[in-house]
Amino acid sequence: FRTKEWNMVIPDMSSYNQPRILVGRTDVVSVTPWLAPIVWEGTFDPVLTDNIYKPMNLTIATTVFAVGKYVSFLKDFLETAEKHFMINFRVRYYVFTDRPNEVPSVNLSGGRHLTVISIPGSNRWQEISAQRMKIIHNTIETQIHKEADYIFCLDVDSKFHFRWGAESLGRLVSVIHPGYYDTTRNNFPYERRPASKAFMSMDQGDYYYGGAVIGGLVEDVYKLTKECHKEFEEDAKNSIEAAWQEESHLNRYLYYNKPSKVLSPEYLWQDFKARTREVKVIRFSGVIKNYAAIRPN
Ligand code: UD2
Repeated sequence: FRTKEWNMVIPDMSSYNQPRILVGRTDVVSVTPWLAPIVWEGTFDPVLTDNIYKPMNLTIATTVFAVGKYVSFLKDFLETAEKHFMINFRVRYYVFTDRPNEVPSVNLSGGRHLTVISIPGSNRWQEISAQRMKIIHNTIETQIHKEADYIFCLDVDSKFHFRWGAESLGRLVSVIHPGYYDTTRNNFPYERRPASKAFMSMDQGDYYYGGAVIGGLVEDVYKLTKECHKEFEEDAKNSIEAAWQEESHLNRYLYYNKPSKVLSPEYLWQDFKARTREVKVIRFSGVIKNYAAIRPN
C-alpha cells in the first residue's frame, strides 16, 4: 500500500480565519465519544483543509457500480462530481458495469481519469449491492493499491450539489444515514437475527451508517471490504441475507472498528427528504428513483 504520512505542514497561504474555542456550531455534535470528528458545515475551514492535503500529492480512488439500468445514473453522477468532488485533487474513477458500451463520455478535468471495469450482471438487486464488497476488495488488490492513497466507494444513483473536499479524508470514513440520525439505536434497521453475522442487539450501536459512502485509506477499506464480504458469505452458507445486505455488515464492522472520521448527513441526503435546519448544505444526495422500473426484479 502507498502509505502517506500525516504531515500537518502549514500550508502556503497568506491567512485564514482564527480558530475559536468558544465560537462555532452549537446545534450539532461534532465529535464522537471516541473523539473522531463529525464533519458539518461550519466545523472546518475548506480552504485550509484543502491546502493542508494538497502538498501530499494524493490520488483519490472513487468506485461506483452501474449494473443493468443503473448505468443511466452515471452521467449525472460523473458530471456533478466533476463540479464538486475533490476539486484540484487527482481522482481516479473506477466504474463497474455490465454495460461498458453505455458508459457516457464525460469531460474530465486535468488529473482525473476514468477506468471502466466489466463485471457480470445479476437478476437480483440485493446481490448486485452485496457483491460490491468483494469486487472492491479484489480490485484494490489487483490495481487500486498501486494507483491511489485514499478511496471512496459511492452509490451511483446520486448527485453532488456542493463542495466535497479534503475535510472528508481520514483513515476510515463513514457517513451517517440521513434517515436515522435523530433516532435511538433500538430503532436502527440493524440486522436483529442472532443467526446472522451482522447481528446487533438492541443495546449495541453508535450511529446508523449509510452503505452509500465508504471511505478511507486504501489499506483500511481493503480490510473492511474483506471482512464484510467474508461475513456476508458466512451468512449465505447458512441461507441468511442480512436485512440491508452489505450495509448491515458494514454497520456491525464499524461498531467494532470505529471510524476515524464520520461524515454528517450533508454527505448523504435523499432528494425526497426536505432539508432540516441543522443541515446547512447538501453536498451529495440520492436521487428519487422508480425501484420497479430500474431494478432487475
Ligand atoms: C441502500 C443504500 C445502499 C445499499 C442498499 C442495501 C443508502 C443511501 N443506500 O440503497 O448503499 O446499502 O441500501 O443493499 O445508504 N446497483 C446497480 N444495479 C442494480 C442495483 C444496485 O448498479 O440493479 C448498485 C448501484 O451502484 C446502487 C447500489 O448498488 O447505487 C445500491 O443499490 P440501491 O441504490 O438500489 O439500494 P438502495 O437505494 O436500497
